[in-house]
Amino acid sequence: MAKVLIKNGKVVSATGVVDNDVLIDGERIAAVGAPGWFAGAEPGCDKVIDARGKYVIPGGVDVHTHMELPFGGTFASDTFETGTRAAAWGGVTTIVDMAVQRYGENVHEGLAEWHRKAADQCAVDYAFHQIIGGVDEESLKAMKYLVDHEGVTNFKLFMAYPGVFYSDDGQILRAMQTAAECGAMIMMHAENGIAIDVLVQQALARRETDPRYHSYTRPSPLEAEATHRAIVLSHVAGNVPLYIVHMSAGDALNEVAAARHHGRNVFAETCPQYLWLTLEETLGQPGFEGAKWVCSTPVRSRDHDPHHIGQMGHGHQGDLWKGLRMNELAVVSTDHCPFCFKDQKELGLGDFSKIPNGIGGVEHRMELIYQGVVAGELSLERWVETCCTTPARMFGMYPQKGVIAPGSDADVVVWDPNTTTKIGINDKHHMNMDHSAWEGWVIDGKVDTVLSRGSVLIENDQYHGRKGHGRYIKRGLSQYLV
Ligand code: DUC
Ligand code: ZN
Ligand code: ZN
Repeated sequence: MAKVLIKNGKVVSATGVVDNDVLIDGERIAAVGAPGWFAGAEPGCDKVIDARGKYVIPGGVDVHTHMELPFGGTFASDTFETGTRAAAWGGVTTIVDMAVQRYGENVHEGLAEWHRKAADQCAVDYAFHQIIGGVDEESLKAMKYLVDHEGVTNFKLFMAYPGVFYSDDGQILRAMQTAAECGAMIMMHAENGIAIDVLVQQALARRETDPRYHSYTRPSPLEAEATHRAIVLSHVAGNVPLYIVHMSAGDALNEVAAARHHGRNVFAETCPQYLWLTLEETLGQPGFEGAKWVCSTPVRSRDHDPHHIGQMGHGHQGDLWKGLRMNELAVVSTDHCPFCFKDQKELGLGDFSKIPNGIGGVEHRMELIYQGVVAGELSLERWVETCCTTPARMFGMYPQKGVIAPGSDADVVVWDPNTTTKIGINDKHHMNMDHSAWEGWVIDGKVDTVLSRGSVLIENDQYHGRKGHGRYIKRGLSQYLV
């Protein structure tokens, strides 16, 4: 087994930045010591990485991806092979993907299908959440089995997409009660899908068909209302831990903040698109171009919606960055759900409601949130905490993942803050898409070297990984509860 020494770097953890050397033995971190501490071991090392002037951070953990998701009459364009290779290029060494069960389907078969898709394909380690799109006796029973035997310890429900993934309040309550019984956590897509569908039909009847109407028909109060309702239902269901996914709006965030103020196990994630992109600059572009940024929850307006009550004087993005600092938002994920423009996004030409929902981003989360550090929105420690450590703790993978500590998997990223990264289809872009939602963005800093369980995946702008290196992680229960 190879021995690797990473020396002279600044090791960043959720709790501080320390000059330390890191010794790796095989797949695990063997020791972390003061600079020079491993000088005696250096000649016996197979590889020495000099990280002088660079940060050494735990491999990124992206807990919300959709490889090959069937959606809107097509499939998300990244396979587990292409998507996890792109993840590696982005300093992400663990993904948690969403296995799918829809109404009328069997949960075990849904999970088995996801195992088939991912087995021997992944460049980095992977785990699964389970989408429950059809709550009934059979799926409730299956939830218990997955927690006890499959290492799938949380379930994603949808308050949106009637007729596809949607659960009504009664179904949600029952699934939450079951999760509470087995210690599992519920992830919630919180948007009032019934009301949204009415607004969509009304917009189409007025011939409002451009991509920007995707956002106008999903106003933020309908995200806030659903968030509130999910919080109430989780309380009634026995205080089941609740995690709101892809939060995009200040008014929804207020609901989470209030619940947390009351000591509840209510958590939320946001994604880079909500922190950086605005409706005006993306979806709102003339013609069909905006389709590239159609995702749900939607990218929001620069300012709060005009009718929003209780606004705090700055836009949704300001609220979200503040929420990230205050731990009202505990995690940044990507909701990576890529679709090509040609033939996929184009399915919605002339009808925005037929544009497959999703943005590809698994490659760029570490870069885009580091840009938040450069912009003064959050600290280096918080970058690591929200992108690596808390995701691992939230979803039962700590300390195997999310931390540089003796015994942890040797998932390590060397980050170079002295250079830049240009994102774009002809620049840095490894996802299986024909466009980038981040075309032309220049990021301060760069993924320099990436190791997954001691193996080098990225070095000197070269990919050294291989499909099949990534292993399935059976997860435990959340380690983040109050
Ligand atoms: N939102 C998306 O943008 N894509 C897939 C599913 C979802 O909830
Ligand atoms: Zn969702
Ligand atoms: Zn999603």
